[in-house]
Amino acid sequence: MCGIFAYLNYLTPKTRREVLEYLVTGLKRLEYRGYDSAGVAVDSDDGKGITLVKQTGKVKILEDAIKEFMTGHDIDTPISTHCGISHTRWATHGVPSDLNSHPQRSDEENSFVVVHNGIITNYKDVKKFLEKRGYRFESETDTEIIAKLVHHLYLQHPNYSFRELVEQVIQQMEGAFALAFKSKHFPGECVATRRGSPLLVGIKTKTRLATDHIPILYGKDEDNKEKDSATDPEHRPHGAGREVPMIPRTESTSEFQPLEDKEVEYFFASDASAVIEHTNRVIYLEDDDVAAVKDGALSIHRLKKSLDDKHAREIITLKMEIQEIMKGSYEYFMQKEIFEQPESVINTMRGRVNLVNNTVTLGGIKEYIPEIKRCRRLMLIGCGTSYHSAVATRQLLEELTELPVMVELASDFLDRNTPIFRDDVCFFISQSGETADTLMALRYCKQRGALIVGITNTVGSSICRESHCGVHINAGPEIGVASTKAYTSQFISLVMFGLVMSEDRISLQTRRQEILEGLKNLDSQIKEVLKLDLQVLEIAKDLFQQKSLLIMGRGYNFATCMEGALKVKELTYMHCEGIMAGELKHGPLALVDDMMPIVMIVMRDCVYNKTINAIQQVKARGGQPIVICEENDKETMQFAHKVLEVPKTVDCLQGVLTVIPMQLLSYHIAVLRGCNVDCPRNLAKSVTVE
Ligand code: G6Q
Ligand code: GLU
Repeated sequence: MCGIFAYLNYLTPKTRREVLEYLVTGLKRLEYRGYDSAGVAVDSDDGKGITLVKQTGKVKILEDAIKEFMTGHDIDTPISTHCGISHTRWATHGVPSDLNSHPQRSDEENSFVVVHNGIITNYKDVKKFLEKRGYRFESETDTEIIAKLVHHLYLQHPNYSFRELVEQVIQQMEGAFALAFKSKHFPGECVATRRGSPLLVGIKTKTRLATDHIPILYGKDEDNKEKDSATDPEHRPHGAGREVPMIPRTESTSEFQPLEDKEVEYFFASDASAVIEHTNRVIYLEDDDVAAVKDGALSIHRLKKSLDDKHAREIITLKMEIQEIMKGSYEYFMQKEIFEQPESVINTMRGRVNLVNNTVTLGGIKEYIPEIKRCRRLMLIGCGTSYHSAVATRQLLEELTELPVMVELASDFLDRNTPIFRDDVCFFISQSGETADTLMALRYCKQRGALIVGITNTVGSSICRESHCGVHINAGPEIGVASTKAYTSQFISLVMFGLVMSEDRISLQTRRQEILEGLKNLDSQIKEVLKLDLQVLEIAKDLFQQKSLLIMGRGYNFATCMEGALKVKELTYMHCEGIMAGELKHGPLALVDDMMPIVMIVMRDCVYNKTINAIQQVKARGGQPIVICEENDKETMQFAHKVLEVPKTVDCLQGVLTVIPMQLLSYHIAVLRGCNVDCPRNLAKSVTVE
């Protein structure tokens, strides 16, 4: 999700040195969100242009580059009114590089520059539109089209205000964004907007603010009174074809609501951690709000008034400390990432799953699908949690592709010198994209001519770069060492692959429809499961002093047993084992007595009767299983010592829901045992050694 930080001082003299220090500090406050590169934009020396400094790597590297860049420049002259914008990037389109870093620009004169958090899903269409009109792109990002489109509209409509140009631009955008703009044509102004990514405005004045809210304005700027030819067909200039479908500017006008004080400073940021040291007075923008600062006045606009619209945005007073803000209301990043899963699963599917026409598009592998359909077999290779996402989706992939599917632990795969052939398709699943075992396995398969597909959460990572094609899971940065939201996003990415592969199979359309329906409801069902948190905490209180825990299940939910066991081990240092319920009689049943803590996952799917058989075996030996089952499944509950009910979804997606109680359980046991949740002992977020 990365970070945006913009600072505008109005009649409050600041040197560019001070502004740059504000920008760099603001980015440092946002580093915890995870990123791979950073950049800033400030006024140029003559105050008539814009200077950009952008660097791959940490904010410290950017800071050094700024210092170097500014030697020989006068950065100590106070400037009364100035706008600076800055960004930390988590790449989604284009590898981490100086050129792909933000701010992205409209042209070589830096006429318009923009910083962006999110994903523009229709950027390729807009890019083609702009290329036809002579624009040459320099980066691989989706963001660059935004800077060039606002420039294009400026040339078409020189009488439009900065805010109106941005309003027109976002009407053309699909996907998620938080944006902040700066332009040499509108000095001392800043425009910011959001849809699907967070953005707030901090306000700092010398005296107390005269108001605790800012009205929403629906209308065109006061200083653009003449009829706009672009939207008035009778007055359209000859030959001005309907270029960008301009959204008519509504006629109603409202007064700006300038804040009382003339001297004022504004801070635009992705979250309050970057603002709190300057001011605790903030406005949280809502989707499709366009916030504009012009002549020191902040106004907030919406193009369309909807019935449930509030008529103003409240200026709230923050009471949180920085630490709290970075993790929100959560104690640990891992806890935050568990609770982020309703959003992260949406981001994984964003722009890919079309529930209107029931199609799935994976742009990163689209051209390879015919080759993949002709392959001999699919191999899913990974480590740890990433390997478990392969186990979780293997059965479905066999069903939807009708191909043999092998799942392999990368380390064991390499130990065996597994035979690999040119007509194999090998998937390498890795959150970090840098895991040595997985990377070595990738190179092993690539040398033998197999097609390499990367499933990663980190653009520009080694696995990403060395794959022939791939899917970015778009889970956002995962800070906690124990993987949670990356697992569910990997899971869904592989399900989407299966849906792409079966798109033209008539016999599978009913099944595909069922799965698409399941995907559509997943985020709300995850929210339902997260409501079990307090119940799970009570169970954790019974378990945290135990020596061992067994987790049993089978079929679509066996992966949950393995993943749950891994979570418990790595977070609580307690022994835990995922057991295939069908194997009980072959040995593990000897572990069962009335003292052994046991969790059983029992879903009413194709292996329900066999799983009930297993639970009866456990009960017969005095076992007192904690059962994760479907809501209101009274028949199953009769076998349970304790119950955690989860919503029912389609069988092959049930594992996305059943893993969450296990994530919560491992978290609570770890806290009760005083373990370091975000950085468990002996472990690293990315295991880059074999
Ligand atoms: C699990 C851990 C660990 C991780 C593997 C693979 O919670 O984070 O098991 O899944 O080390 O890491 P990558 O997915 O980054 O390859
Ligand atoms: N999609 C944009 C890019 O890849 C922004 C990513 C981000 O949120 O930082 O540059």
